[in-house]
Amino acid sequence: MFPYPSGTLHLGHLRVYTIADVLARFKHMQGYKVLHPIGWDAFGLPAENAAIERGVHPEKWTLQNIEVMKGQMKEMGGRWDWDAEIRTCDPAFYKHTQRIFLMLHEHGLAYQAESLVNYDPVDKTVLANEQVDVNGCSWRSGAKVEKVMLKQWFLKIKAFQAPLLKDLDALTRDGRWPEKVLAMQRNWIGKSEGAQLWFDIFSTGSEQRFEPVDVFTTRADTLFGVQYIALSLRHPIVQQLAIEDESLRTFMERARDLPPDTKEGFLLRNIVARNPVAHVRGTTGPSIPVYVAPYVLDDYGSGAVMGVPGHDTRDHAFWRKNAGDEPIRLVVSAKQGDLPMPLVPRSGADVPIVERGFVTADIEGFGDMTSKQAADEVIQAIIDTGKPALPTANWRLRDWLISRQRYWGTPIPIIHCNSCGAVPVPEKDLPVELPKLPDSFFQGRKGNPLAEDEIWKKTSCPKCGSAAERETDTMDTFMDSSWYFFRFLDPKNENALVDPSKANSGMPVDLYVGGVEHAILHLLYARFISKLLATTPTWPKGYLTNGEPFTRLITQGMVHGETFTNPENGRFLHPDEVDLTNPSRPVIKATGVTPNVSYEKMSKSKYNGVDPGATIAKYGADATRAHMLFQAPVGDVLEWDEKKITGVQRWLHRVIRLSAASWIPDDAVEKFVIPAQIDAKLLNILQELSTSTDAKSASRESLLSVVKADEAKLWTQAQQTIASVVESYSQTYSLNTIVSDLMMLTNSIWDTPHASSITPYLKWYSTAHLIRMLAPIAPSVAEEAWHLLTTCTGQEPSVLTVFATGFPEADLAIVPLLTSTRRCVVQVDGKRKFEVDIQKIPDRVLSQDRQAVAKFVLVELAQTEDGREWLDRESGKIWKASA
Ligand code: ANZ
Ligand code: ZN
Repeated sequence: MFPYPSGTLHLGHLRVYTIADVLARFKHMQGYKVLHPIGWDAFGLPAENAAIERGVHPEKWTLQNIEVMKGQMKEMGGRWDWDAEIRTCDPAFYKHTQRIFLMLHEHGLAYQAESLVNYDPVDKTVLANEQVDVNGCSWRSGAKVEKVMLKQWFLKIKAFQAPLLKDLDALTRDGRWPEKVLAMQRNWIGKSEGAQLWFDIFSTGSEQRFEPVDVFTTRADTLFGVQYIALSLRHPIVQQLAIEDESLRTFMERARDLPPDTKEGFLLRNIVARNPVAHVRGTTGPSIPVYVAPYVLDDYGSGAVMGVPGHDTRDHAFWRKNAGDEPIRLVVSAKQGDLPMPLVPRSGADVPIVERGFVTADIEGFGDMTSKQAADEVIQAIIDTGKPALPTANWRLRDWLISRQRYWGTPIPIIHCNSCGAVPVPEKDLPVELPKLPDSFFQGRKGNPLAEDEIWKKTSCPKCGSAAERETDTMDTFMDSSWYFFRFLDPKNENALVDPSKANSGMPVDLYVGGVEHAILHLLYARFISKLLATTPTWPKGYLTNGEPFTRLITQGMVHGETFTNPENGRFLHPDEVDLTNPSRPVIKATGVTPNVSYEKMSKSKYNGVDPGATIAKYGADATRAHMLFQAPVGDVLEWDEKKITGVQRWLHRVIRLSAASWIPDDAVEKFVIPAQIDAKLLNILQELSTSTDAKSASRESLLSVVKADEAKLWTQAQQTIASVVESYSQTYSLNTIVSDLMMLTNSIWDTPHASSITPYLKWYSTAHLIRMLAPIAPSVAEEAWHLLTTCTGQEPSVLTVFATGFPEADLAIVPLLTSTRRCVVQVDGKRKFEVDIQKIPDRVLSQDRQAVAKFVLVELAQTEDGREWLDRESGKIWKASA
């Protein structure tokens, strides 16, 4: 996910781009053609706010920030395809954003509608629902958001809701996308299966007539338990009655300020409703009271609810508050044949039964049916009486409001003409560029600069030629990021957003890495636009499976900073206020008291931010990268503890020293092939054994007689490390365990004693493997080490860069021949817990996947080690084998 150019790189950026860089370098070493692009999500409010505060053009501010951040990224030691760099604020880019808008417009998927929107009175802009927090405040300015009616542009994402939901299924396979993200997407789209039912409405006092009220319910089986109808504040009946009912108007006024979950209600005395099941019974049925209730949402279903206090928690609370102590009927029970007692207040059991079950036996014609069956049959029964009822699904997803009343965004390419209406800007006139305004124009300005630029606004209608005005709204920046990844494949193309043949070969994105904060909106919008492009007739089909843009997704966790608080008053302390001479016992300088230490989301007010540039300057990019990966699995929160970097730094130094160690034999030649000088006996045996598929025990013995135990152990570990590291790089993305695997291999090489004349060769090869495996994580250290290792004999190496050596491949066939037991690391949730030695694992198991091996190991442990205990050093917990 490309960054927003806020001005400085933070540790979150460092983390996400390290992960992506490491994986890109790994794939590159494996011989893949890798595109690892970067660009800038360059439109947006912070630039405009900076412009208003400081009187500097948003573009100037943005471009400066990009330069600074680019410099910082280069210091990270990352390698990006800078040739494909893009900026969304570049007219050459946003020309295509505008074309996508027009494509939507042409297909009736972009429309203008008068709607009640969230308006931020501080930023003076409309906000999407998701930019308003639970307290009704703006995500950015924190101002209390107001509801106002405005004409806005919307994109009809709802037209794609079914495939947006269904195609998530394919992304669950082999953990392609994190389950958590899939669940958030599903929940956001929010499909509820249920029914639409109609309740007739009668006036009690007047001659007034009303349309039947339709309700959406997921529980048609509870229809027999309906005790009231509740209407939202904006329901047409409420609006109609409010004209003449002053007390209703007062209630509606007051309701605006109530919290969304309020159970306040207003009884409409002049009307009653009738349950449609009455027709099934051939009766008129009892009259049901009708309330106005703010807890009913205006924009969900039909803005009306059939109230079932016996089976819904909200309805129950509402009923008790407004109808008082009346007993509440139960019509569904957990057990078939049950006849539960009605709910009475303050009885201790005045709780609704919200689970589905069986319709109670006393309900004629439906008693004892399952909830599911009763729901289906009651709908059919109503239809049979000639009244309407409809099985239907309701979706939580709303169309996407893209209008923003701001300058720094992609202009919406529409011209408003008095006679022709909203006319698309013709293709030849694209892009509609933002006007060039002087810096001073922005200083202290409120409102939408575009709307105030009379010159820019005035134009003529492309259809009839008469005087017309440009649309002055710009697009939500999520629109820019909904398609940018296509552009990397063809960043300079002026005629199309991407050449279809390039899109065909390059899409979908194989691996997408970014923060979980984008789990809902960005990904949903990117999926929407990708589906649009994949279904547009002018676009070649078939290059995107289901129109899904991202095959695999990694969401990296947040980086939390070390936070000091004064235990006496809870105040956050600046690190300068704390004496850190003894890192394990910090002391507040002023008082001598020990501060509370915690890890929290980095923020200015907590003084716990860390500048990645300073860390890199102090410890080097490679140590910073390796530390970052080592401290936590990629998806977890990372508690940034700088003190621990030194351990990683020492390890990297050790790798360098290994590469220039004195034991390196003079004839360990530069070429990355098995040197002819290596002990011929070993070479023969190694080769013979690793190529023969069913190794005979005789050769096994001969190998074991040549290779000393320590040598066998080292070589075994080297091979197993390669296998484990390859799997971590390519499947599990368990980058933290790569670092620990490599640390252990380093130590083993270092510690292996000189047992025979072949030891130096085995150490040389193990070191070569180690360096190649390390290269994606610590590229500079690896290059240096490679150089040392391959030139130690004074010859020019044949392979100048470690990145051209390919990635090591494990020779697992040789492992069982070298050892009679196998060391297994047991991890729980990606964290190393303990190690066990398992008697030889059969080759047929080894040739299967990791799960099969793990299963074998578990069964082995349970049977042969029953009762044995292992200590988990980190948590102090004991793990016990048990059959
Ligand atoms: C009667 C009923 C009985 C309901 C029961 C639930 C349980 P989801 O699953 O989120 O789609 N509902 C319908 N429209 C509403 C609105 N505009 N504002 C607030 N609530 C509304 O929720 C569907 C349920 O939410 C519907 O099913 C309806 O209450 C309520 F034992 O109908 B139910
Ligand atoms: Zn016109």
